[in-house]
Amino acid sequence: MASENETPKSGSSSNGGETPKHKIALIAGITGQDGSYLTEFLLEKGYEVHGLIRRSSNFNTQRINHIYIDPHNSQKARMKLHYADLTDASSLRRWFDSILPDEVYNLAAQSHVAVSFEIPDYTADVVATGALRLLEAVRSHIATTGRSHIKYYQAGSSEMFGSTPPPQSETTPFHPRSPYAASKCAAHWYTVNYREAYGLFACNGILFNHESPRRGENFVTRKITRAVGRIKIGLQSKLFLGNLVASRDWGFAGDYVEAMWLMLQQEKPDDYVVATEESHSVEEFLEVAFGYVGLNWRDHVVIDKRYFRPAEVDNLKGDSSKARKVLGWKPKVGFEQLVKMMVDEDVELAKREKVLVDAGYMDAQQQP
Ligand code: NDP
Ligand code: GDR
Repeated sequence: MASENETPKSGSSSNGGETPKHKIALIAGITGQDGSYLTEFLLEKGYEVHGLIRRSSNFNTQRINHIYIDPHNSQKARMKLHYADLTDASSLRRWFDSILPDEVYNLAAQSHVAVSFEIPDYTADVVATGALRLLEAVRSHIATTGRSHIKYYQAGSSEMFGSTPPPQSETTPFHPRSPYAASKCAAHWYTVNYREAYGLFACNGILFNHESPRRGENFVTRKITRAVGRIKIGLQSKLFLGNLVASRDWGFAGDYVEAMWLMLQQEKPDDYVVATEESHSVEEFLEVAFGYVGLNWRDHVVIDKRYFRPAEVDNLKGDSSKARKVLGWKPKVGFEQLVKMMVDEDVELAKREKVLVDAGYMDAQQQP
């Protein structure tokens, strides 16, 4: 898919100050798991969606290809893509001034906790300072144009709670355990500060882990379900993992993007924890995923020290009562349903890979 880099011509920005026909959303991180679900959600609600994508030597739009319409078909294209990067402040401000968004969702991040120990400096630049650059773009855009109704969403994380024991709510102290988590704490406080200092409508969503068949393949849930699919179909035999006793509050990403949107529909900006309020260990995830297709995980899983982290977050379990009360939000997909949904999709994916392997187009050993 090619990406568009020209100035958009539709929406409230271009109709000479008339009442906008539809809201305009700007999503940083549109190519990620959450970006793809949020885009679908907002298009369904009638929004025009603009996404910032970063330059990559390979196309990085696989998760949104199914909703992409060539911008030359401008009557139908309601999702538009623009090159930008959270490490490049000039690109952010430029797109604000031409897109004129009503809502801004900052989902962009180097989002892998273990990788953040390998590239801490870059992680801080994107996750912490990147959020600050985006907030500053909103603030300076409002100062110049007077468009003070803009609303900003910051993708905060349960990782910020780190070693503080569960249940974790909006009032639980942060104790981050990785460069990623510390950077998310900085982004959280930048967001609070811009709200207090400049009166920005800025919200922090403190979201607990959320997964889906679109989850990146090196996060533990998807790594497991990809392996289950490939083992079931005969393309793989072993799965190398790290710490199996860590517990997470795992929900479905499709449910969580609704909470992001709901935060921006309130009268006042605020911060909300979003969670299922159930916690399961990695081992429990293995039990359900392998058991669902009649396999025993103990026959396949090998512990590899490489996947242990310098500091671990042992136990996360959210208290999302505020979001449930104020936003009227609650998760629709439970733990077992989520695992089975991911396994079902990954068994189908493995079947397609098997066709390629049998035809000689793919190496059977080539693991994700
Ligand atoms: P993903 O890793 O799937 O997506 C991250 C997105 O950020 C991708 O679109 C990626 O682009 C983009 N990105 C990375 N670096 C930059 C950069 N320098 N400039 C611009 N864009 C960049 O994450 P998720 O969708 O899972 O998560 C969305 C957000 O929510 C993230 O901020 C994450 O930290 C946070 N979060 C996620 C949770 C979860 O369980 N999923 C829980 C709590 C918070 P590309 O496709 O090119 O890599
Ligand atoms: P997390 O997710 O660190 O919670 O961050 P991840 O799936 O990476 O790890 C969850 C737990 O599983 C353990 N684990 C392994 N993890 C990975 N990735 N690979 C392995 O082989 C493995 N073996 C065991 C980990 O040690 C950990 O305890 C996710 C990201 O989406 C963040 O961006 C987000 O902010 C948080 O969730 C909430």
